[in-house]
Amino acid sequence: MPNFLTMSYTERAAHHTNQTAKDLLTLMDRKKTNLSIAADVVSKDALLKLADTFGPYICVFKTHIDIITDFDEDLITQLKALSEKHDFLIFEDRKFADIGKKQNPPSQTSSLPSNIPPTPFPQTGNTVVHQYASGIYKIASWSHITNAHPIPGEGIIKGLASVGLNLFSPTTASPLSRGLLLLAEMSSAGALTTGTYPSQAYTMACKNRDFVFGFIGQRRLSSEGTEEGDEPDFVYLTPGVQMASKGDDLGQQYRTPEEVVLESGCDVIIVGRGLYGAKDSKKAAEEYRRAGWNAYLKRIGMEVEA
Ligand code: 6AU
Repeated sequence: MPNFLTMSYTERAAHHTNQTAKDLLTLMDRKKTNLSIAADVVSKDALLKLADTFGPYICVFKTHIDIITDFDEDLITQLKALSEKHDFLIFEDRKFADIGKKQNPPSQTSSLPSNIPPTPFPQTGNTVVHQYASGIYKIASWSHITNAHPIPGEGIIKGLASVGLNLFSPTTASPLSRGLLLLAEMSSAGALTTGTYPSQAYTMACKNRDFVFGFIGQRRLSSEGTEEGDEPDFVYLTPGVQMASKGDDLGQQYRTPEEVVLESGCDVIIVGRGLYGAKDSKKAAEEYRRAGWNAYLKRIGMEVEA
């Protein structure tokens, strides 16, 4: 059985069956970064400025699009252009968590973004289908990655996959690779993601590997409790990372890049206030990038960057 912990991201990409995982793992080695910024700002200008400033240092730009007070379609056009310019993936941290609910499929004309051709949505829809494809934000049309809580059961994955796996490029007609992360564990004090919760999330992910390519979590999970004999590879994106602080007054808990990547076997460090709160953005970006990258290099037995 391969040991994913000591394999390079590129080697893991070659083995991976999920296109989003392949894209992300390849990008990380190409750009020498496993840093993601949590861009928790509330205006269009501030969000685009963060994407342009931190773009050269990151593999993933994480958004909370519903906190933007002056959201418009031009924001998405510009964000997509910056993702191409700086070579990063976009991750809308939507934390879907709705129950499955039978209803009509989204209207093929009104709910889809204008640049996405109609796709065969299932006749029995799910609330999250609409939340992902429709509304003001049309998340599926621009976000490479999104995430969901496993709490409602497997139906949430099926609903989101019915959108994410059925989107095609209007220009090339090739599939737009979209991928889902399950929240297996949370970083905040008192989170209820304890006991068998992470391993149940793991089992759900194993059954849906065409769409689920990894987790938001605090440590690499094992296959204990899964119904499969083999050990699938998942990509772990980990929030609650800061080097100067141990937490905030609302229960956030921070660990260092080394604790997250080297000791807990996670892959991507997600840093919010540690980056956009720094006085010198570029210096902080390079410090976090180097800390995350060196932890990965140590893990795979390579010489670290000076
Ligand atoms: O570094 P911070 O504390 O400024 O920001 C952390 C970011 C925020 C949270 O919404 C998010 O990470 N987050 C998540 C995610 C990514 O899903 C899960 C979690 O358990 N804790 C957490 O902080 O944008």
